[in-house]
Amino acid sequence: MKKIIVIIMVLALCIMAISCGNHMVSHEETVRTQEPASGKNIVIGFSQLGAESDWRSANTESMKSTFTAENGYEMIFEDGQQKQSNQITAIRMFIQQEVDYIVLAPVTEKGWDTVLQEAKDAGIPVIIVDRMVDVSDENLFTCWVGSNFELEGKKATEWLNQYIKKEGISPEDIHIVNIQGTLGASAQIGRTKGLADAARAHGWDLLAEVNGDFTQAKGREVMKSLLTLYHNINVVYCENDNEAFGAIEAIEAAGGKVGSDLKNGEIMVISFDGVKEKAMSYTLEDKISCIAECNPLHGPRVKAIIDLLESGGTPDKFYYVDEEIFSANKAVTKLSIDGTEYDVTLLTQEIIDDRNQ
Ligand code: GYE
Repeated sequence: MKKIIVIIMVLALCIMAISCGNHMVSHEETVRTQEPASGKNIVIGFSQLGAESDWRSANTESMKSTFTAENGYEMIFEDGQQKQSNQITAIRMFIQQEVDYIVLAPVTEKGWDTVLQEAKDAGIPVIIVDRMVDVSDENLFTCWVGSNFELEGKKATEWLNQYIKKEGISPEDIHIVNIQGTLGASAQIGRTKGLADAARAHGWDLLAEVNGDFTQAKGREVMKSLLTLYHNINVVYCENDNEAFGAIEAIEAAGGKVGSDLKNGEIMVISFDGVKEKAMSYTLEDKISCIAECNPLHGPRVKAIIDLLESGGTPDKFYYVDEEIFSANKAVTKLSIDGTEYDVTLLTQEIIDDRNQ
């Protein structure tokens, strides 16, 4: 009996030792990824704003697959979960860790002056990616790379303008709702302005602007209530693809049909991003009438900036990414915006298959 008790105690001790060991391994791993600059690897602290959309996932993936140990980097990744306070905490942590570069994808534009001053005082270059920061002094960051969100809005609305002209629909018969992105984010500000300006210029009936937070769930929820409030909606301007997916679900659940055939009662959905097969397939099926592309693959672009800085160069202050506009509808082939011509890319399955995002 004594022997059995001894064996049981030895076994219990073994189990405790193993689980302690495991715990220590995982603790060490967490600590290791949080360590400051080591060896020759360039250490980057990346404060990502969240994980709200397909665009965001593609963007995170692009950063992670670019800044790998094999490429000579160590990336400390922090997800801000849509809260600016989390992002500020992450930046302060990066400063303490004495990273070589801070990359910030800011959730909203305002409120960054203090923490960016702290990074500047610590001599750490800050690269802003995707959305912009609105700061009193542009020397608080090294440079920015992202999209021209207002131009995206202008493209989408000019497409609509041309489309209804071709169809012979009068502007006052356009009853449009805007499902906006996270309020105060550059992507929201630019796209909302694009629509508000066009609605005013053309005389469209802009019924409502509501926050859909760039998510599918919120897009569905707000569309559901908009449909009960307004019975004449015929165009839904969604400030990203995920909101468009949610809006389409709500329209179909309410017995409506999405599509470009406004004269036969279809509800037109316009979107932004064009990430992944779902949004593009929906466009090919005419569930989404047009998408103003927003390209999320910023990893290599940020890398090019860091390479330039490492070699002693000075990057431009602002880098704008070239982007397309997609539709499966042949009605509109070219857009003219502020004196520049843009081709509308007629979407095909081959184009979808060739895209790498
Ligand atoms: O359009 C949306 C995402 O800031 C450009 O954020 C980005 C936007 C993108 O959630 O899908």
